[in-house]
Amino acid sequence: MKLFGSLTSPYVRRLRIWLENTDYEFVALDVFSSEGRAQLESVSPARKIPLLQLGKETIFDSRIIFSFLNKKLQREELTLDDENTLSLIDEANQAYVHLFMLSKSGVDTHQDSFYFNLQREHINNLLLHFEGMVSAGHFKQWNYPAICLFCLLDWIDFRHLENLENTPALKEFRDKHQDHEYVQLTNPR
Ligand SMILES: N[C@@H](CCC(=O)N[C@@H](CS)C(=O)NCC(=O)O)C(=O)O
Repeated sequence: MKLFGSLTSPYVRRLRIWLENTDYEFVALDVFSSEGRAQLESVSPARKIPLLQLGKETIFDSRIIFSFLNKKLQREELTLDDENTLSLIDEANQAYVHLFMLSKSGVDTHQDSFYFNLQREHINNLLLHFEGMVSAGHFKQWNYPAICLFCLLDWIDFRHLENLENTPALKEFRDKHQDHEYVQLTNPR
């Protein structure tokens, strides 16, 4: 089993942390180098990571990879609420990835315009929703949804996209989990 990814992607890191005791090969690519892109193109038409190769099967998208492996390894049971939470974490993650790419392309993402105002509103609502969930005692178990939330929070902090001081419960949640051995081993800093 081979997992293709990068050392910084939050979508890849969530799977690496979740798979900490599983035997597999991790193929680390620099997706923004020409070499990395060529390697990615040879395995995926979407040129996105993470991607899993298992025998003749190739699986795209972290959510599908997780569902496939979770069924195969019989690791954890997700409720409908957990699935909804994962969708919200992915929404927030995708919005931040777009803002990061735009900012890397020289676009002022703090500008007062329709698209950026909507994105900020969207992101702020989602963060406040997660802040409320953590304050109400959710994410106590270190399972896949908690790992996904951790990877989102740690990545937006790493990329300076958000100041976690503004959401104290989320900051505490992120800080509390930073000492796990595999969290340290996958730290992109
Ligand atoms: N929905 C996808 C999102 C994956 C994604 O956005 N990956 C980014 C890295 S964080 C990527 O491959 N970027 C390379 C590119 O867009 O060229 C998943 O959950 O796997």
